[in-house]
Amino acid sequence: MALLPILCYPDPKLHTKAKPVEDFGARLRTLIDDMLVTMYSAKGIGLAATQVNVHEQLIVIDVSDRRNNPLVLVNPRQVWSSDETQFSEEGCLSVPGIYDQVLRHACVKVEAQDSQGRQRLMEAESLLAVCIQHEMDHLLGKVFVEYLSMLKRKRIKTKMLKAQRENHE
Ligand code: K1U
Ligand code: ZN
Repeated sequence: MALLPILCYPDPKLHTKAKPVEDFGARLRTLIDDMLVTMYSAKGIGLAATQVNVHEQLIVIDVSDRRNNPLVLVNPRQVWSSDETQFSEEGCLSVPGIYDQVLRHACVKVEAQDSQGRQRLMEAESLLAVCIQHEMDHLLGKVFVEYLSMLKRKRIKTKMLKAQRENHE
């Protein structure tokens, strides 16, 4: 199993739209294992393949307290969302150190395949619903800071670029 490098905002590759997964073979299993190890190691509750520069529709999530309940969503499709919305605090492993409030649907229903290609329908609420919407945005090439004001986004971009320059010195 390998730790994968995570793309950092404002890397333009984060805006790539992911393609459907078609092959459920050994390469996909290895990628899922590597993404789970990377997510746990970075102390995240989710990770989209886009963030590790693989532009395929694959998400891993674990919102459990014990970090022992991984969820793998392949080719996820949101089939229903509640009218009720709520603000909650989000962070992103691709935008380290930045947290802000984002408005999301309170509940969602998602159809997705599992790691072996079996079709599943799931309903999510609370943190899981927020995390699914955040990760599905990644697959569309959208980063959560795009929900924030232009001014906040500009400040975040400047801060990230400065940190990246300093890390390379
Ligand atoms: O996609 C990612 O970069 C992972 C991201 C997922 C996420 C966190 C919070 C709300 C929505 C989606 C993270 O895991 S950031 C780190 C984290 O564990 C966290 C940050 C803020 C609130 C709760 C958890
Ligand atoms: Zn993210």
